[in-house]
Amino acid sequence: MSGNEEDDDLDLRELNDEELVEQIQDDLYDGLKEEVVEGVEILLERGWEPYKVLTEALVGGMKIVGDDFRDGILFVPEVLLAANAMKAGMEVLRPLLVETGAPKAGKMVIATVKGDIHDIGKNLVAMMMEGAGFEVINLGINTDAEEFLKAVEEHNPDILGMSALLTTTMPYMKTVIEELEKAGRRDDLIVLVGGAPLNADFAEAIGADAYCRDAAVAVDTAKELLKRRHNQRADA
Ligand code: B1M
Repeated sequence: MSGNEEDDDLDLRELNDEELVEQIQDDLYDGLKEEVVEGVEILLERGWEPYKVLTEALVGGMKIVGDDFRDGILFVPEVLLAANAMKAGMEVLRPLLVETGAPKAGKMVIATVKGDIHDIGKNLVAMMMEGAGFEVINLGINTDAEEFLKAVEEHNPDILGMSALLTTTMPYMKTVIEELEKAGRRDDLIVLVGGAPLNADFAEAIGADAYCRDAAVAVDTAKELLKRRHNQRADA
């Protein structure tokens, strides 16, 4: 997977789509920011939908990084470089994914929970939600219950999103929900959770409204649950 000297002379434009996606994934793996950005731009020039570029080239590439991280082939410094290359690619896609003329569909506060600094997936969810017309307040990483509560008081969102990528940090989501309950704010909110180690049973067990497997599911779930809530209120 790792780059070789021949790559230095490689003209990305000469590659067909399939080869280019593979090359972007290789470059992401090797943490080559500029090459990833160039590859993403070429796919867009070729008429690829931004979401397709995101899922096939970038998320696909990060999956390979994740597998090799798990298997002890890659280590934190390399994964950090890959993450930075992924973020650079995401920045090219951001304006395309978030552009929308639609009236605001609702408001979301989102963050990665305390103890956890993984933010790529959470930022992707934020981007896709913005693209779907939501106003998103992204609190960042390593966010404790107090910060979540403060943001809820300040912004009065419809949706609270939490992300956790570690089995050690996912239980903290329950703490946040308990604190919302104590403050009497839980019922005002739709609480959505996500992150690779979670599942629907976990979401139910901690009292969240739904588990979202990926960013697209997060958008659909947010819309669906908001619609349901509006209908319930209209019936009441
Ligand atoms: Co970390 N890391 N990492 N890491 N890292 C994982 C999560 C791990 C699974 C790797 C592995 O071993 N295979 C493993 C966790 C094991 C476990 O707990 N079971 C792990 C570990 C162990 C660690 C450290 C402890 C390593 C160490 O220090 N020894 C350390 C912990 C740091 C901390 O947080 N305190 C650590 C550090 C890092 C880096 C800093 C190097 C870097 C993060 C950089 C960054 O985010 N800025 C990093 C990375 C990049 C990963 C992997 C390789 C990739 C994560 C990622 O960005 N995926 C990851 C391996 C993996 O996940 N398979 C791994 C791409 C992203 C698009 O997917 O985040 O899943 P994902 O998001 C998806 C969905 O999950 C969902 O939608 C997203 C988009 O479709 N989603 C939501 C996510 N959040 C959501 C919120 C929602 C809804 C949906 O709200 C409504």
